[in-house]
Amino acid sequence: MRYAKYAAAALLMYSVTQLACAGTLDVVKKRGYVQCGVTTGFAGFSAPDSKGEWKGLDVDMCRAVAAATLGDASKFKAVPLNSQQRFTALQSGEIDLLARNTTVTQQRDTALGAIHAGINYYDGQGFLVPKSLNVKSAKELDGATVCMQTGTSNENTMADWARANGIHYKPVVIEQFNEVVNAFAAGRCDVFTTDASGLASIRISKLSKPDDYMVLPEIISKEPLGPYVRQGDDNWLNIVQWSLYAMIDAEELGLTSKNVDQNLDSKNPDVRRLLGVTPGAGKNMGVDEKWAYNIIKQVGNYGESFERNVGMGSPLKLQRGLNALWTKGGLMYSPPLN
Ligand SMILES: N[C@@H](CCC(=O)N[C@@H](CS)C(=O)NCC(=O)O)C(=O)O
Repeated sequence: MRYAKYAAAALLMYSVTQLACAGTLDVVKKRGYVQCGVTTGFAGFSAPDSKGEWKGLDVDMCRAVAAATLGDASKFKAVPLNSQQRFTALQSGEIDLLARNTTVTQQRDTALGAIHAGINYYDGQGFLVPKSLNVKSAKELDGATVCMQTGTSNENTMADWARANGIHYKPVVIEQFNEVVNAFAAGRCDVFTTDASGLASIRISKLSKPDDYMVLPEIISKEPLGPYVRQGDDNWLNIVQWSLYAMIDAEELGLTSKNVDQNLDSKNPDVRRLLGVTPGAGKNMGVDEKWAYNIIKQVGNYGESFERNVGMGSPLKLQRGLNALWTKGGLMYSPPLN
């Protein structure tokens, strides 16, 4: 009898714990949309277009996760966050995932209660200067005033690099993105430093005369950018990670938003598994077997997303470089689905 009471109490406690710890996937399904942390507006990666619709390589991560979990890429809400706010928003549960030019670091992966779910853009930190500064190399920046944003990895990287190269500089660190850009445009600093992709975006979309500025040749760090989730929800981590892998795998398999339907009767076992014709991958994550089909059909493969948002089909015109598939000399590689 006493045992029965104990067992009942234990069961109750278990159910309460289960309830309190409903996984992110359940929360998302119940809510009906994904809460996705993005920037306050960063062309090519995450920015609203003229109709107020959020677009970009990072926004495509939000859309891919919405397609995988809810069958509809439009079922996400973009939550604009500046660099300083982003991890607090993730920790507090305000967002389900952070998809916002965020560098993966060991410190962020451990001490911040967050964990990265892949790399969707391999980058490195660089320098943007007005041509009128008459500087051809970062090594000539001794004595410069350098603008950067609070809460970025760029602050530390700049300090380390300057120390190692015997360069003295005056940092101007500002919290709001538009204010840093305005300070730079107004000449309050000589240099803007952040990820090279960010500099390309700022030059094209934020400065009135892009041709008056140049990016210096030096890249001073590794900035692997990727989506982040909270620690402690392995299934959600899998979903976000495999949503990205599905886009990379689709490119490798030659599947695009245009031809995915014709490939539903493909004989290739890898294609059949990815498109859910051979079931299993969806069930393993608690989502529909059409999870990857929905991503490819509605968002496209990684290459399509890259070209449309930041590549040759976009104002940024970034080269694939390290972001090419591993079969084409880049680092983009998806593990197999089987
Ligand atoms: N990759 C770096 C920098 C990323 C970053 O936040 N860059 C700034 C400066 S370009 C930015 O995206 N700001 C946009 C905003 O705050 O909305 C990091 O993870 O710390």
